[in-house]
Amino acid sequence: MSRPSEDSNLGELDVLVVGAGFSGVYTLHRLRQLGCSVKLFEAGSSLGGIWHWNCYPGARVDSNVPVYEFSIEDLWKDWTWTEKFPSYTELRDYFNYVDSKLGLSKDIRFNTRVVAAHFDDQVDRWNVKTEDGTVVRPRFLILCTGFASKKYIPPFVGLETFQGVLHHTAAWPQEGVPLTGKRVAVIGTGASGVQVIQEIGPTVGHLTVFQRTPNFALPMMQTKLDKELQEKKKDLYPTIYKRRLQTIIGCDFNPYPRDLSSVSPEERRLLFEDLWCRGGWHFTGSNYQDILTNEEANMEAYEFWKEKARERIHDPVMQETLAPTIAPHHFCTKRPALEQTYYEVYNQPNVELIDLGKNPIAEITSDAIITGDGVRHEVDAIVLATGFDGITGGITQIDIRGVDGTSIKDKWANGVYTNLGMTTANFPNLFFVYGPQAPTALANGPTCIEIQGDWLAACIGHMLSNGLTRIETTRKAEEDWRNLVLDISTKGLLHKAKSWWMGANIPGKPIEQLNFLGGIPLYHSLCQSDAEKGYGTFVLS
Ligand code: N01
Repeated sequence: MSRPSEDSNLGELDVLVVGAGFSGVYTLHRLRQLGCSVKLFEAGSSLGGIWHWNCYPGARVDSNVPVYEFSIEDLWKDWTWTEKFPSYTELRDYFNYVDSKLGLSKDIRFNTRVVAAHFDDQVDRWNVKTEDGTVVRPRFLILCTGFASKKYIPPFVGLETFQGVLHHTAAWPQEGVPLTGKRVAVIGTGASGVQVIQEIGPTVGHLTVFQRTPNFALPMMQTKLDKELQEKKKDLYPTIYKRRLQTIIGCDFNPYPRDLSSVSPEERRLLFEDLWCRGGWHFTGSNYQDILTNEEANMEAYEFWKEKARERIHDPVMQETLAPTIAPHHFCTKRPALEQTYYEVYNQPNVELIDLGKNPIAEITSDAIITGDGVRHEVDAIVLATGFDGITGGITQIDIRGVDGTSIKDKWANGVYTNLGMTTANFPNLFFVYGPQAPTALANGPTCIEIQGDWLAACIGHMLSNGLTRIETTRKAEEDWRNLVLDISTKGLLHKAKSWWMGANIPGKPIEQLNFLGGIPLYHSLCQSDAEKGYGTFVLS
């Protein structure tokens, strides 16, 4: 790679971290504690990662606090939230607070997008190049690019001819977009689409929702949080953060330890109602242990969900489109949204629902979306809530080349290979956090990130203190890890759905489980035991 403007201030760093969301912030903090030279490059203009880019109307987190925050006492002891599921604005405030406490910004270069990283086999360093031509040469490179940093825009015919306002949810203008009174289309009903729809539905002039697959949205049960009460509860926080590590999805609850078929219909209903009222992820995460493995149990959960959803929708055609008689996929095998008023929006006279399953988008013109039946849906604005090249896209969109010059994109073209969901062979000294084959999208973010950040800090500390310059996973270890990830996945129902968790939303992407589904405790212990055995599945030199 050419080296047009090597940054002399950055020199030959020990570590370069890429991305300043939860994973980058935690990793930077832990590495600074080691006393090594570490910098972070962030493409955006502020901290927050997903919460910087995703500032669309209604954006908020689907995990509750204090589970969804760092477990660092210096941080939680002086911070309180106003809502159980905070909005992106409050999450941005939190990131600014974290920065004010930890002083991270001085080691972060904002507005700096990494575009390439080539490994120099002679000196065991990465040559990392940014969009503005800067080159730095860290010993270790840690990608904290998140699972949703490469947006997906489907190739709709004529999209480029549209003359109105057009934005993807993950590239929403920071200054906001005035939509009040306008005719707005939302394409996509994933977690982002559901949030936009329920937020703008009451204020736009006309809303047309283009739905391909219904979202089995669950009640968020949002709650305002009282400062005093939170302060009183803080004695419990250390326990909550330890508990996170004992639960399958890294929250503060586990599946109910009974199979659905082992209890009476009355008892089933009782637990379903209880979990429904608790809201959040309880209806999936605290439900009967076989809900996501047994087809009959799964079907019964769907029937309950359908009844609850339909109660809130007036129009029978909309009922069938939003909560169909026959589920198009197993319940919760695609990521459900958490909603507050989603279904009520469809009872408004200004809201129209197009079932793309029956009537797909044929073309987009300068002022309308035309469906297969020839109807022109005239709109002033289109919101593309069409998702991401998830989990791997943030990594493969960078031109990363390993020892033999092969790119990571080519290496993973027919399937992902990693060891511990953090490293891949032929790419020494490269790590990724919150990436493929880790608990990632099926776990609470901060829980997964802290496990990986701690493991990385220990690993790099070990390398530096022993004068080692190179660490690379063995091929055998990544084959074993891949087999483990795929094996665990086939034991449940998740692999049967065409979801972004499986890479199935991107044309041409291999369809395979991209997440480690063995749960946080197993993942944690496998990472720890590898480290305790002197990084037994790696070659160190
Ligand atoms: O993306 P998605 P998202 N024509 O891929 C549809 C996290 N997140 O941005 O299901 C028409 O889920 C597609 O339809 P289908 C969270 O983990 C978190 O909503 O493929 N439609 C689907 O409805 C989440 O799961 C939070 O048939 C097309 C939608 O677009 C993840 O990010 C908030 C289409 C895409 O849904 C991604 O969510 C937001 C086409 N050609 C996001 N192509 C919080 O924590 C795709 N679609 C709050």
